[in-house]
Amino acid sequence: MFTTQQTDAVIGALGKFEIELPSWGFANTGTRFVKFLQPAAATSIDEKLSDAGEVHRHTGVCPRVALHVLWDLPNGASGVEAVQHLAGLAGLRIGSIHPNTFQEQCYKHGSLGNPDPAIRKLALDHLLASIDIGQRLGSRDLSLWFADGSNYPGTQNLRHRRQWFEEGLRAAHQALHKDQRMLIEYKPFEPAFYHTDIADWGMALWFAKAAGPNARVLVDTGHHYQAQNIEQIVSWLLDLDMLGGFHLNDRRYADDDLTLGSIDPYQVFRIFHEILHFEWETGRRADIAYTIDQSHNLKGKMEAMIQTVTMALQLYAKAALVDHERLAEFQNQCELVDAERCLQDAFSSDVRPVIREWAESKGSPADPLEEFRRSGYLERITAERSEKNLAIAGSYA
Ligand code: LRH
Ligand code: MN
Repeated sequence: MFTTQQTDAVIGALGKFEIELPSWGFANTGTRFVKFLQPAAATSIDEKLSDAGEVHRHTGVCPRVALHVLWDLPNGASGVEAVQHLAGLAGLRIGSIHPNTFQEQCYKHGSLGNPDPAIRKLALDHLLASIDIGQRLGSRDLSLWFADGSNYPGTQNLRHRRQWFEEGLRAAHQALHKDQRMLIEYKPFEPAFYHTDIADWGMALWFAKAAGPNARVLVDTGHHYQAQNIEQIVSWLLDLDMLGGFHLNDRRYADDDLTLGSIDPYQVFRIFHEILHFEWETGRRADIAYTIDQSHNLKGKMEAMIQTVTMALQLYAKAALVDHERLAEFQNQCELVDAERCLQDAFSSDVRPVIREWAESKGSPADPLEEFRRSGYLERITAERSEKNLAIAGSYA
């Protein structure tokens, strides 16, 4: 049983937790080798928003959807009104905007890092168009990931590409609205396998600082080398006030984009702990956007998303159970075992009963997945979409 203080800490944390859903998490995505088509998958933006709205209806903590510009607004700004309307119908707001500077043939040797100034201009134009779309949709975050890099030593001038990226990001930052943020996502490899232009947190931090005051770093949990201490990176970025957001997922090997907590739930707990301990210690709210970034190739996409949101709530609630006062004392006294037990005791606590009560107290179902299964939503969208989905050998996502 939790003490009143512990229950209040969990309820307090749950009350301020929101997680953004990726539109692409509802679409048929695949591996390098095959795309297993799901009959109920979403292909159009209205289907993606409808599915996201359904997940929010059952979980109550994901009122925003992240969009990928060329996947969700293939006709650019002309689609903005329709998207705004559909989001409203689904009871959602538009979250972070993700430009696509990686799917056109012209980006073979890079986008902002391409040796050809004409292609760098094309990429910058797409960023500027994405910023404009974000402003029209009332979106706060422009979330930037670049596939840019190379596959073989000596084939690109790494210094020149660094300079071109700095120029491009600074130019994009200048177009931001004062309330808009630029989140820079790093990734060590894939699809490039010799160098990636924004390969780690240090490079992303440098580019964010160089771009301007509204730029921050985005941490995708799948974008790290095997033994890398992700929560240490998070602590640094928090302390430097340069942490803007997360792409949450899980992995065993590389950027596997598996459902959160399916492989290493303690990893996500340790990240949430660093953030909540920072907030306790500083009394400051960390201005972080949590976004799910997963591709559900085998699990049913709706259930995988609801499972992920439920797991995120549980891990965040567990991190809220850490006794920050006692932990700070043990850390200062170098009481190693007692300090570690503060985390282990919190992590091994069963927070599901408190979450169920909290959910019911705000009119959400105690068990979102069971409620979703009872809703008949999956049967309905399967009937509506299967013929179209199974006929398409469509593009990626
Ligand atoms: C790249 C990435 C990026 C998205 C994409 C869907 O691996 O994490 O954040 O644009 O996945
Ligand atoms: Mn990502």
